[in-house]
Amino acid sequence: MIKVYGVPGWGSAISEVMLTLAEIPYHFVNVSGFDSDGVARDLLKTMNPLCQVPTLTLENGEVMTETAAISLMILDRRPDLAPPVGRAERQQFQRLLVWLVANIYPTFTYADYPERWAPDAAAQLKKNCIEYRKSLYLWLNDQLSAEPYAFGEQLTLLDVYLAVMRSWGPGHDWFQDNTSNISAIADAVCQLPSLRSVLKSNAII
Ligand SMILES: N[C@@H](CCC(=O)N[C@@H](CS)C(=O)NCC(=O)O)C(=O)O
Repeated sequence: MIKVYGVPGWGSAISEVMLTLAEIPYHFVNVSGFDSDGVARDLLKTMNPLCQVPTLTLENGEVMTETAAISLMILDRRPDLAPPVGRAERQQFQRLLVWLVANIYPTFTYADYPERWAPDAAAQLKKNCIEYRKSLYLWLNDQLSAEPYAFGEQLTLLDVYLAVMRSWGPGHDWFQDNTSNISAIADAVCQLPSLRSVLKSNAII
């Protein structure tokens, strides 16, 4: 069975919710505290040199990291969780999937541990990353006009990213006040009964 190494509510929540939506069984291994020296960090490092969550081990024992790669792996098994090949929506799905992890996710890498990257200007780095993240979300919000999900009636893995990331900084209230499309999509995902348990265990609802 797939193992998801993670921390409730952190990036591993993206994988957990996607796997649940895809009805792919997995076992969750809590590695809370992995971002400081200790047993959890030592364990994670044997699998993922970046020492990040999510880190997965697959049925064949291979290690899988990176939420976007995990999304693609899930889509190999459940192609119905993305717009179909040949449709314009598919290109936008692919674009936004990569765009999220290439642009928004790194703002957490730097803002969550600013002293790592700028020991003498940590507060400034954190502030700038958070402001930049807000500007990225404003752009993303303008790309999303469909209802109830990002691509209309079809629920896709992109919606899962939005539901989980909406629970992170800059915070639920900021999204509600500034990015109504992202908020509405995240709300729609959070109402799905099949995701209730995994969303709760990750403190997303
Ligand atoms: N590009 C990675 C980013 C994963 C990531 O940054 N995860 C955070 C937790 S939400 C993490 O592990 N941070 C610890 C660190 O970067 O040292 C992905 O998409 O999976």
